[in-house]
Order: sequence, then C-alpha cells, then structure tokens
Amino acid sequence: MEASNGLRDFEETSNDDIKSFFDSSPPLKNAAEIKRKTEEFVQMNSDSEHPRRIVLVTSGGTTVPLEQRCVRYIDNFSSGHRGSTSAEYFLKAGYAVVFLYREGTYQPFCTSLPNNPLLECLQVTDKSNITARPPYEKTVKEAISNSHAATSCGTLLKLPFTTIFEYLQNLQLIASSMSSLGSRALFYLAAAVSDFYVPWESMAVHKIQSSSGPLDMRLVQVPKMLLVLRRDWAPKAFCISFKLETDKEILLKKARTALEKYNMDMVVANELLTRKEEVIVVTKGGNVVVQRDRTRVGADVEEPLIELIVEQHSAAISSAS
Ligand code: PAZ
Repeated sequence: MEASNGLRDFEETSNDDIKSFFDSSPPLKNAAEIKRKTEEFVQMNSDSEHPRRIVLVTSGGTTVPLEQRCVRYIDNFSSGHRGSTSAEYFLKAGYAVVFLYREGTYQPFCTSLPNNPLLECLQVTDKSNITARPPYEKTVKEAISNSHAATSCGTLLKLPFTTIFEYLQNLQLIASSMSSLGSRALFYLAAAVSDFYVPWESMAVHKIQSSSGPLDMRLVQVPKMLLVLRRDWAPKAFCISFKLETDKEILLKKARTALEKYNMDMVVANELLTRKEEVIVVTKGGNVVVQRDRTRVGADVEEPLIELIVEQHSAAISSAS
C-alpha cells in the first residue's frame, strides 16, 4: 500500500488536499448519530469527580473501493487483533475506550474464540437450552460478561467502518468530539490505513467490465491525516501512531521520521512477521523494545505495551497540569 522507495510517505499534505478529500468523499451514513453517541460517551465519562481518560483505538484495515456501486475493492492484511487486544488492556487500566473497528474483524474479549463461535462454542441441550460446549465454557463466559460489563457501564463504545472514506470521516468526527478532553485524550491508531485510493468523482459508477480489456487505473495518495489530527483536531492529546514494514532495514528510520514529522508522542514500529512477538516503541527520548512474556502461555505483546503507554500518558498529563 506504499511506494517501494518509501519516500512518498512523507510528502507534504496541504489543507487543500484534506479539504478536497472530505468534500469529495461520499457522505458518512449515520454521521449525526455517531457524533451524538461519541459526545454522550465523552460527557458520561467526564461527569464524575474523577473523570476517566478516554482512548480512541483504531483497529483493522480500510478498504479502497474500485467502483461506486462497489463490487471490487483493495484490502489489506490487518485482522484487528492488535486493536481489540489493546482495547481490553486499556479498559482494564481504567480507560474509557472508543473502538473504531473494521466491520468483520476481531472484537475486544473475543480474540481467543474460534472463527465461528456461535456454532463451535455453543450447543443445544436435551431441554433445548443453549450452553457453552467444552472446552469453551470459561472463555465464552468471560467474553460475554466482560464485553457486556464494558458496554453496559458505558466504558466501551464500538463504531464500525469499512472504507477509507468512512474511516477518515469517523476519525475527524470522533477527534472533534474528544477535543474538550485535552491531555486526558489518547489516540492509539493501530488501524492499517490505505495509502492510496481512487477519488470518488473519478471512480467508475458501475461494475468494471472485464470485456473492456486490461484494467488501467490511477490511485492517488491519501492525504496524511496525522498532520491535521495533531495540529488541528487534537493538539493536546497523547498521540500514538503505528508503522508497519516488511523490510527491517527501513522500519526504525521511517518510524522516527513519522514521530518527528507528525509530532507524535510515540510511534509503535512493528514488522509483519514478528508483530505478535515484539514491537519497538519510538519516542523523543529513545527507543524501547517491548516483547511478549514468552515464559507465560498465552501472554501477548499488548500487555506490556499498554502498561508502558499508560505510564507515559500519566507522565504527560502530570507535566501538562
Ligand atoms: O491488525 P493486526 O493485529 O493483524 O496487525 C496490527 C498492525 C500491524 C496493523 C498494526 O500494529 C500496525 O502497524 N498498524 C499500522 C500499519 C501501517 O499503516 O503502517
């Protein structure tokens, strides 16, 4: 999803590029409802004497439609595992979580369930009751009770997206609803966001016909929203972006450039093949290698990662006040 020399990644994005991206995007369905839900969520978690910190966790990959009445689209590998697992740890750490996720990807508290949980984890008993089947009893019970607890006590708000247009419009809307939070807001942008897209106005309306011969299509760069997120939408928030590469040689260089160029507080650098074992957190103060605890069965890298982030976010809040 990125030019092979990596250079285009850091080209300037102007305000005009951003405006024209949003102006030309198909309008977000339910925008008013999403805004209302997010504002209520922010309000509810800010009311008490001890207001919660609120984190936006983005998760999964964006699609790039090739037709307006979309039959075909470009997609990427992201499963949403990182985002959903991280959301769980943020909830455990006392944060309220806005979970902006790609429809159909992993959900918080469900990452250890099999692919088809309804059919594989449940059974109908002789008395026509539905129960969990072995060996899933404990996993199913925990998934249901943790997930229901988080949504019913108002600390988890889940919002879906599919396309790059929906993702970026949601990001803008949520960021503006969180702008009153100042340093209490955290942006944890783990979604794999397309670097190239087909602008809506130049997109074929109907299904592209194979009888027309080889497909010749121009994709343009998605404007770099991290710039505006930091500068205009969330200047006081703690912002963490992610950088994924398959070539180890360029990973850290690109992560550091992103840290500086977009003025992030942290960039989490990871390689495709080892992303569940290790990440490198790049900060202005240096790099920190974070690994999963290999001596513990089922331990994941998100546990120490979120621990480190919560610590650094606390330090940022203290120095801001
Ligand atoms: O979603 P997942 O668990 O399969 O993978 C997580 C990830 C690699 C998408 C994430 O850690 C990441 O690096 N996101 C940013 C990717 C990028 O646009 O560079």
